[in-house]
Amino acid sequence: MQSSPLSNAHHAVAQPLQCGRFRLSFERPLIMGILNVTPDSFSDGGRFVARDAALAQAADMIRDGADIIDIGGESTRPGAPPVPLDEELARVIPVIEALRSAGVPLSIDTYKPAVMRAALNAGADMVNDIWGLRREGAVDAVKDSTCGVCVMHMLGEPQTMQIHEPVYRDVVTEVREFFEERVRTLTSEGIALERICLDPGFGFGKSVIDHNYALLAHFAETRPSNLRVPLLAGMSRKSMLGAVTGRTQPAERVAASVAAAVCAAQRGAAIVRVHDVAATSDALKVWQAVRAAGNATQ
Ligand code: 7PJ
Repeated sequence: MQSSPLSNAHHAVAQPLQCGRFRLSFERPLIMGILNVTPDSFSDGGRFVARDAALAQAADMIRDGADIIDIGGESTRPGAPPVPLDEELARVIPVIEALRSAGVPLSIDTYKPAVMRAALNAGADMVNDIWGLRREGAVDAVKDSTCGVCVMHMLGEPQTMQIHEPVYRDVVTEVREFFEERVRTLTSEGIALERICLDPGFGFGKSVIDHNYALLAHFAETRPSNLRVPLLAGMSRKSMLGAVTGRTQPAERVAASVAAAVCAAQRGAAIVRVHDVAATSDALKVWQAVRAAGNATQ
């Protein structure tokens, strides 16, 4: 028996992603390791402690199979306090400089155009923007580069989005329509289609169970139907996993996160954004072996 991976348009292999110094292809799902450079997560505080801890963690993630490192200097968790521009720069730029020769593409997780520009100057290969380049100056900050851009869907703003219950007519259709609009706008403003990947933004203005799990179940249908743009899924340790497992602490959600990453890969995710790289890498290897056996002519 043979089944082609191209037999269903939703499951076609994504087109390669131009990502600064790299051109990523998606014969297998790639792992984006999350690197938070936020001193408040370290008990002894301080920027240098945070920097050293981040570099050690990056080395671990690369050893464990991370294909991309996503560097963030401001927590974008719903309700988190904003970080001043200077502080965000002081956190992320030295880390980008130090990891520039690590051999993997570096992504900067920011919505601030000034951070995007500085990060690209320091050697970042990708801009990951929870605002989907919708804020003033964001398109200009990335336009003249060859960096990849991750365009995320978010309803409302991080400060308030989970306070008011999010309402959609049909969450999957609305996310897809948002992607269609962003792709149209960004390509018309000079960002090549091959630089774009799309992310439905789990947890960003979605009801904890209904909207998030509808998006996961129908993940592939969020992709504009005529396009083969790569999709990214970020569910690692999020509340949607705590809600169904009863795990109240994010660190207890590793197994749930791995399960979610496999579900997303199965539904066409080209990139999974995760904290737990080693566990995710093992699980995706098993899933790929199953897929390869299913595709082989027996
Ligand atoms: C996401 C992100 C996500 C993308 C965060 C957290 C919250 N960027 N940044 N997608 N989430 N592209 O990691 O829990 O889902 S911050």
